[in-house]
Amino acid sequence: MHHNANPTAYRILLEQVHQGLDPVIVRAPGRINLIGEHTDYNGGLALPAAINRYIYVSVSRRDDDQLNLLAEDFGAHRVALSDLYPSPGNWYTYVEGVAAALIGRGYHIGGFNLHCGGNIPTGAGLSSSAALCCGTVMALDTLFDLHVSREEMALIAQEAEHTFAGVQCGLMDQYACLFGKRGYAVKMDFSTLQFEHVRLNLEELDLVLLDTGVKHSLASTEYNLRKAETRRALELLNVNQLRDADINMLYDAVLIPDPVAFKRARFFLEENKRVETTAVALERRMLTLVGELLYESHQGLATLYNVSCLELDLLIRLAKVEKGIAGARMMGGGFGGCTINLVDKKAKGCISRISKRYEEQTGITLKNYRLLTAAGARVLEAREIRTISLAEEL
Ligand code: GAF
Repeated sequence: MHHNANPTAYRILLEQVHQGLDPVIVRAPGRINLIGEHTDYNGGLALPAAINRYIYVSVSRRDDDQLNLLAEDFGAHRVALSDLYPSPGNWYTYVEGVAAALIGRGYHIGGFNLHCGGNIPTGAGLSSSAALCCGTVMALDTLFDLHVSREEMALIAQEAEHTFAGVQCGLMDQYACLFGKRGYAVKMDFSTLQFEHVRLNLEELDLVLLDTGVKHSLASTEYNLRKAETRRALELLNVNQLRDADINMLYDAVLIPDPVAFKRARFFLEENKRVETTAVALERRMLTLVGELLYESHQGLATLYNVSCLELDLLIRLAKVEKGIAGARMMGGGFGGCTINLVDKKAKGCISRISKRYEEQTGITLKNYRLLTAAGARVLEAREIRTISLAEEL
């Protein structure tokens, strides 16, 4: 899958794509989310972090108005700046979406060559699409000298997802990608877009993602539906944001006729509280409690928010019987993708036991990724480019 497994091959490819020009290269990380799922688009709290899996986006100027795009794993695409059009499902819709959002906000850009590739698994819920959008906007910012703030980059990347990919996502993935810090989670408050870095203090635990290997097709429709259902809860509760409600209000008659709105609102309030508790527990190194909160979060996502699936639930059941796993939950939008697991560094064999049982029951070979947190997206310096390869780095 990653043909450019060595730095020389990558440099040769850049020569070709950029026709000898020195490109601007951005390294944009994927993300995990410790806790606070499906809260971002409702002004809630979350604890995501950038990870050491990246997309590298390189861009150079052209004399015409063409976008000449090449993705390492997905092929080439060419389009004129005047012809940008949404094509959900295609990788280049994200790049076109970013270009369209920049133009829509009055930024002047010309034609460009773009190459992208990296080692964030796609479809696993690690936000490769947000990394591509954030990487593209940051690269174009430098290339065309636009002076876009990181905060606006996040909004532009989100706009690309909304208008060109058709997913009404929140801002969690973009903020993690742009504001990540090694060793820390980004404690986000999406009602104000303020954040603080929270030290993870997970020394004796590994962050391991287990990839179900499935991505059910209803993921994006259900995602947009959840957003609509929570809007309905807002109306019924007569509040501006779900955070203004209190759990007792939910039991008032007003939500009784709409059990779906009730469940969604209840999940939101409980999950928000779990984020607060997790942040404090991390600070105090109460890792058993952090693990329990992860399991509770999964329970809520599965039974109140209904965004889990059989494969994710199976992985959580298998994790729960392993003493070496402090906590686990589905991560990201749901309906497939990964679970995040806190695994005791000293425990032996838990991942291979889970893999064996998962394969026995589903026929799917379980992939696992042991990840570290990492710094947010940035433009690379010329000397750093010599060492990049698009191969697995772990
Ligand atoms: C996806 C979205 F893109 C995020 O904004 C967030 O809502 C997440 O699902 C669920 O927490 O990754």
